Amino acid sequence: MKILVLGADGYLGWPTCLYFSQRGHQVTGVDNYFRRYASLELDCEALIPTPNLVQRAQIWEELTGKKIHVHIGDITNYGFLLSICQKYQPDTVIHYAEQPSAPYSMINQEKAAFTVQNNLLSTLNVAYAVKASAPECQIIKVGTMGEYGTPNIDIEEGWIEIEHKGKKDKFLFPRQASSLYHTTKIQDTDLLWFYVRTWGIRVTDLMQGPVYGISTAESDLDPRLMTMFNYDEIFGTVLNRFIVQAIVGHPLTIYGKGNQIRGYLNIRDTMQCVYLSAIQPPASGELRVFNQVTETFSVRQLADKVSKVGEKLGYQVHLKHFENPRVEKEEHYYNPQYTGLLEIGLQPHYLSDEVLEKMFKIVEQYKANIKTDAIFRGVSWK
Ligand code: USQ
Repeated sequence: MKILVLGADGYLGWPTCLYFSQRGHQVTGVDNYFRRYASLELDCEALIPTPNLVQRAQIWEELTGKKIHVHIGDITNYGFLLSICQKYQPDTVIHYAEQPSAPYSMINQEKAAFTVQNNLLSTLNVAYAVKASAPECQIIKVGTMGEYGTPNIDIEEGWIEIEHKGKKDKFLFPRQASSLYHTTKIQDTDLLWFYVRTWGIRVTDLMQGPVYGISTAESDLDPRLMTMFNYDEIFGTVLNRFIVQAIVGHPLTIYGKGNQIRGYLNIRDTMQCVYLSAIQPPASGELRVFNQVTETFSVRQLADKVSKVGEKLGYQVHLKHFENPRVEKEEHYYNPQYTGLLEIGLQPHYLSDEVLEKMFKIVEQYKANIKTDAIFRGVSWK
């Protein structure tokens, strides 16, 4: 397959390029280095120094003989994206090129406006570029479980049938997010759903929970192939943050009561999910939705797991309840359905002590790079 990865330099984008390339597919990666620039601006660079995208692709080629084509540019520039799609005629476009951080979107008006503009315009451009250059191409959009929020009913896999006044119809499952970032993800789903109905394009929406993990089978080949691993308040996800905090002796930053439950998955499973979706595309005119999680935990349960493994490894791990900077429910019902990806072949890597221990061992090697002041700055939703 010809695969176009948008957002190829990011936490998930780069491992995705390697995963497909390793399996013999022709991969093109595009990125505008947003994450690098934003981390620099906010003084919260990734833990592990990563060569830039061009250099990473060169290293991969030297090691494996496999070529990943790289283009540096911004896909909110439609002409740029269209020329790439026309040149490579992809079978699958994997769209990660969004501002991915809830806290970033809540910093101020400028960051909010950037998030709206980037996330909606990039998605609109992907729909147009695919229609114009490769209408049979599947768009895989990485959505988020946060679009559903935490409703007091079971969360279905994308769709819900509603009976009203004696008649029935099927709708997207109701969405109500609790950050501006997550709200833009609802809106980009709506954009793609509109073009699926109107133009008959084919789209998979992967409703992903927070991802944890550092290494993948491909990055195990050479540390220069490691992904961009953020542990700071803006770009780090909770479990990755807790490991770094345990190692550096910072109290684990449990927001509020810590009873917020989310669906989580290992970065290795993100690769599987995207791959399985790519090789088994939906029909033209179909929006297929998968809830991309493998198990659910509360924040408190994650903190307890990290604490247990950290102490076994000789760390003194402290847990602390911070006043929650976010506006979110701290006690809620949570029962998402997530069988679709298992049905198409996902074999989950669950969160075991061994998985955590391996993360500790990798992070330990980069302990000197940890900036403790990036761990908690308290970006407030209010
Ligand atoms: N949390 C803490 N302490 C921390 C950081 C987070 O208690 O130090 C809590 C948050 O309040 C939240 C939960 O942990 O209740 C998850 O937070 P997170 O920062 O790991 O994840 P989130 O902001 O929701 O966003 C991340 C990714 C985003 C993706 C989303 C999936 O950054 O790109 O879309 O996970 S989901 O959460 O399912 O919407």
